[in-house]
Amino acid sequence: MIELYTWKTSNGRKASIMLEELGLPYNVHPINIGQDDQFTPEYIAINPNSKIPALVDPDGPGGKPYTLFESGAMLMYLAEKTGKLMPQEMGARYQVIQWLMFQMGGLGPMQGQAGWWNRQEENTPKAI
Ligand SMILES: N[C@@H](CCC(=O)N[C@@H](CS)C(=O)NCC(=O)O)C(=O)O
Repeated sequence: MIELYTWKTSNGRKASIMLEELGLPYNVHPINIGQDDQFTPEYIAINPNSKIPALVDPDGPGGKPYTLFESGAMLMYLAEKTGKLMPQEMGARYQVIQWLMFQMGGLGPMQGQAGWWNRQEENTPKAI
């Protein structure tokens, strides 16, 4: 069974939504990023970048255990593993990749920064 290391954020939910859509069984390992669980040596061994999500597939390529991080790579891996949600035909496949890149390189990071700066503003004392 796939082991999913995640937390309740948009990047984390992308991975669990994908696993649910594909109907793949998985175990959830909560990595509470609010309590710095992402910085433990055990988790750094799974994702040296100390971010969620990540997965370990005991039945990876060649039937061997396989560890993967970066939500976009995880979505592509799971699509290819199951043969679902990624078209074979080149034109259609690149339409999917285009939107994945849009989310990973544009929308996701911008939303993340907006959330982070909004929190900074909330925590910053206002000048009198
Ligand atoms: N590009 C990465 C981004 C992952 C990411 O930024 N994860 C955040 C939560 S959404 C995280 O783990 N933050 C904890 C930290 O930065 O210490 C992906 O798509 O997987």
